[in-house]
Amino acid sequence: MTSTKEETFFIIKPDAIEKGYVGEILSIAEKHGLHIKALKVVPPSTELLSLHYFELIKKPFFNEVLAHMTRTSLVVGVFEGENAVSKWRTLLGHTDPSKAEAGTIRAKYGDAEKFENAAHGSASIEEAKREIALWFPSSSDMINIANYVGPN
Ligand code: IDP
Ligand code: MG
Repeated sequence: MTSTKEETFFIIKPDAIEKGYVGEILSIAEKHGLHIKALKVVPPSTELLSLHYFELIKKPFFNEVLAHMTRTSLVVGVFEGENAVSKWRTLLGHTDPSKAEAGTIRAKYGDAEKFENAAHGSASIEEAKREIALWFPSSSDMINIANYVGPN
């Protein structure tokens, strides 16, 4: 199987922040070979979220998404690793927490009743590039690790 080093964009969403799962979620990623290339806390911004979720603006649930995503500041960042985009999406699980595969982040930490799913991950390499440029317009906010070893 071919593997490629990629970058993907992630958000730890307010429901997971409120429940105190930021560290645990980042730890799952690190244990699976995704290293943190950028990380910051961003204050609630309807404008940024509307750009981020532009494809959802006409959906009936868009206001709910905005209300959820502006409840707290967001923890946002970039993971780098082999097949980072699909790896992180697999770790997240299905969009709907009630359908998320057992053991996935959205199954473990999401709230199925409220359709709050704990974390975001880019769905494709193209989407990752767009989202990284949106949330991290300055490349000087990135950590460049010359010799990534990974956890023992
Ligand atoms: P994804 O986050 O798995 O890529 P998308 O379809 O891109 O899923 O939707 C973006 C976000 O919008 C979801 O993560 C979820 O927070 C919210 N969302 C998607 N579908 C629904 C829905 O049917 N009801 C409520 N919220 C939804
Ligand atoms: Mg999506």
